Amino acid sequence: RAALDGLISAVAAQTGSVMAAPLIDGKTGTGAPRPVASPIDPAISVGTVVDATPEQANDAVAAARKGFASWSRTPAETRARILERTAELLEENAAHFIALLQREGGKTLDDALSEVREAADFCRYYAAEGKRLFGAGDAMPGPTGESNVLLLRGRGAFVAISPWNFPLAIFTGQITAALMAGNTVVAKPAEQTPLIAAEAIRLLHEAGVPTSVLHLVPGDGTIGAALTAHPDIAGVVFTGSTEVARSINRTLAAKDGPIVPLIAETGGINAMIVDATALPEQVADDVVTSAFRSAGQRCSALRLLFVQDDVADRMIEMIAGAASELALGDPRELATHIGPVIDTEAKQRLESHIARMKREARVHFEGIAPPGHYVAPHIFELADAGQLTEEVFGPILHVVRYRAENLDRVLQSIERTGYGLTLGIHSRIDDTIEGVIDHLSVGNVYVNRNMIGAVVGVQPFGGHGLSGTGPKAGGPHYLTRFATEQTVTINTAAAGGNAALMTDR
Ligand code: UN1
Repeated sequence: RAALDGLISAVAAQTGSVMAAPLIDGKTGTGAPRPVASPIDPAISVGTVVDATPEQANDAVAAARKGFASWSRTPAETRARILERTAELLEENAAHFIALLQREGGKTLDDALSEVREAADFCRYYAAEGKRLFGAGDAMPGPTGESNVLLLRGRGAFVAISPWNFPLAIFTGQITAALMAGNTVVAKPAEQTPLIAAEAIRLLHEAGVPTSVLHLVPGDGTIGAALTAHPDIAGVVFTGSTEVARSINRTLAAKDGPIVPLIAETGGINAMIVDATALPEQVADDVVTSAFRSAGQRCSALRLLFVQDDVADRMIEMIAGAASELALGDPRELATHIGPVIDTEAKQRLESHIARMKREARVHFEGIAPPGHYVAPHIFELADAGQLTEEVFGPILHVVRYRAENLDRVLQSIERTGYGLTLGIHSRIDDTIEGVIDHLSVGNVYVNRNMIGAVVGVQPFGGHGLSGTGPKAGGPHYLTRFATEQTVTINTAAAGGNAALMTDR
């Protein structure tokens, strides 16, 4: 409690204005600054940002290309140490980042604190994985008289495009993965959250990432488009909408030059299945957490709840009861459960969805939102899951009843969404649980618990289909996708005595 109080007053003391600007080779780009408004209240200015021009985006790629030669030869141990130092600095500056996550990102204290932890976890996890993967290489078994080694190394200048909903954790996760694998990076944060990004970049440089290796270009989609169209980039890591991932894919496919990877983590129409054996109190708690926490602004959040009809009325009533206890408001207040949505556009999109649902679905619950960028939790019942055709990025839950004998149809409905990110199951029947898991190709399945907040290194996160390319962030295969593989075969029986060549590395 004393530690928490200390943190809370340290956070409250962080009121200074923050500035962000393009940072290329350690040099700050100039231009007309625009104010960054807080989602809590547009009258609160969090700071200012100078957005990059397309020319600056090109300069950043050229600089990253130049920085690659020395960074790719920097030992993995050294790169890992820098990431470990970044984790320490994130923790030392937690109050500063929490305050920014609240003011620029609209996050509650709980969410902001978890996000700082997650960012530090990414640094430490990729450092540990990187030491394992990017060391001396793997000796491959083979015939006597030759030695075979498989090496991983960086690809070149990587572009990292990150979202506003995890402006610190995903931003840092993408960058540290790319850096650990030996790439240099041009980072393009979401236009809504450039200040947190600039502060994270400052920390990474302070931790020892050379300024020739990591470059920042704030801006909107035009800057992302300029970066991905650049002929000299070696890959793109992206988290955001399926639509933008598709457009990046098209851009990459249309250019001449090397074929480069896209690592994309996108959205979901995530479902939970609740059968008649589930524990009602636990379901209510987990549904409210999964659908409404973080104002539903997580790609992992629950959107579509399938409830067995025998228990549906009681479950919906309990969920609505739990939802009615959520406090909406200023996320800097400790009592707040749900803060604002990110901006006016997000609010308008959600409000038009709510209006459509009021015409097409049965309303079970409608919370009350304060004025401003707030959207209250809503629970709608659909006659058919097909009525929900796209990801709705907010605190809106859609319920569908099913009959026990029609569980197959539920699975088909989930498949038909085309997404495959998260899935929840609440049941006490092992066969049901196993049947659902076997049938559905979904990235993260959660059984008898909530379905958000994947822990780095414990619950590797990411999905398939319309939800992304994999491999999973915070998992053991992620870094390999940022790397090239090189197999070296040496005839050790040949004259010249170079048998020790690879082992001496
Ligand atoms: C996202 O919302 O963009 O499991 C992805 C979770 C988080 C989701 C991050 N890792 O809730």
